[in-house]
Amino acid sequence: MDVYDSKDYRYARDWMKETLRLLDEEGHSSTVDLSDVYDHLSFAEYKLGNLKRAAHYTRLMLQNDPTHARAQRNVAYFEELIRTEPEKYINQDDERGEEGEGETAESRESMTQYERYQSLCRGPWPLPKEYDSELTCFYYDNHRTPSLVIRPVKVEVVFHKPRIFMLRGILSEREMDRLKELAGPILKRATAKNADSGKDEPAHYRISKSGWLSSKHDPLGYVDRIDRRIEDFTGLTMSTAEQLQVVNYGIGGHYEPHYDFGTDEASFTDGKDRNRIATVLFYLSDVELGGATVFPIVGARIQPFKGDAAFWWNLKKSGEGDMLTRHAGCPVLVGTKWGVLALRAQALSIMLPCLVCRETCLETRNIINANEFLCSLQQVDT
Ligand SMILES: O=C(O)CCC(=O)C(=O)O
Repeated sequence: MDVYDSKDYRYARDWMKETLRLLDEEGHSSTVDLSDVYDHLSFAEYKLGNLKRAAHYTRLMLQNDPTHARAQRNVAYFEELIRTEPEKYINQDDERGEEGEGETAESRESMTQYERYQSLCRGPWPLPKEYDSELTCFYYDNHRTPSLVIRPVKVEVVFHKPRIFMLRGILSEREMDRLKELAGPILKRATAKNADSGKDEPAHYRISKSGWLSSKHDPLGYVDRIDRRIEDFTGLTMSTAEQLQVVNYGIGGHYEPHYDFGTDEASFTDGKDRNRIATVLFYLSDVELGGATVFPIVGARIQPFKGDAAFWWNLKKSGEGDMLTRHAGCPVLVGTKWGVLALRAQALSIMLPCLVCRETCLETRNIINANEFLCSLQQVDT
């Protein structure tokens, strides 16, 4: 009922439909009132502009209880609206069937950003044609950094604009278990900054638990080791980064589209509160269904795989926010999702000079790909 009360009618509709499906399975043993479900479903469809469906569910309500006066009035009202102002009241959904059916590249273009987020959460979009020959993978040791010479990072470029890199198998089972163990006692309902009050508060668009981990939580040194690995493969210092943030989503948990960098003036100019230049998102679990990380502006989608991490730049070389990096954590439908957000380092972090990049690239195994990775990791045009 939360989604209903918060006027999130799309989700309300989905939950009501799921209730209908379960009622169908459970038959008469359920205590849920079928009329009540039709009533809510009808109202959600009405609010979404789908009058034919609203009328349909209200008629089903009447089959259950033919004397229901409000349902009788509503059917008459919906039918009148459909008859007199069809263009205004019949949403495309009515003609097209269920949401998501018949999506095309053109229909995606005209979607709102929120609809793009929802569509990507349902499943991946085809990658742009020009990517066919360009997505690559390679081993990476960042200028022969000793730890990475011993164990190079397996990098996969999964999207070009913005560059999104997957670092495959970057965490071991032991490290992931340790992070979850450390996070257990400190997890709390996640918050987000309220634009009006400026305070961190629980928000309906961010449903998860989170907790901040620093090396002082971990006498066994796992947190330090992971910080060092991040420094090694990015060349960025963690000394100005935030602590690692462990996040845990239960069923229905999600984080709607947002930027990791601050968009207000102060984030760019305030010397103390420096902006986040990059994000590393480690996945500490697979997710059975749902839970993808999606980028609705560009149509990118990452399905979490335990042990992998995603990396992208939030700020451009100029220090401006990269508006293409708007991203979201999709609702978890089955299972749980564990992640760790790291780095999101702040603007004064050290970047290695390009010159080093170009020279060292010549010695690496895969010159073209590694050069591209190094230079984009350092935000230098190749
Ligand atoms: O869970 C995800 O996939 C994204 C998380 C995220 O964007 C965040 O916490 O800032």
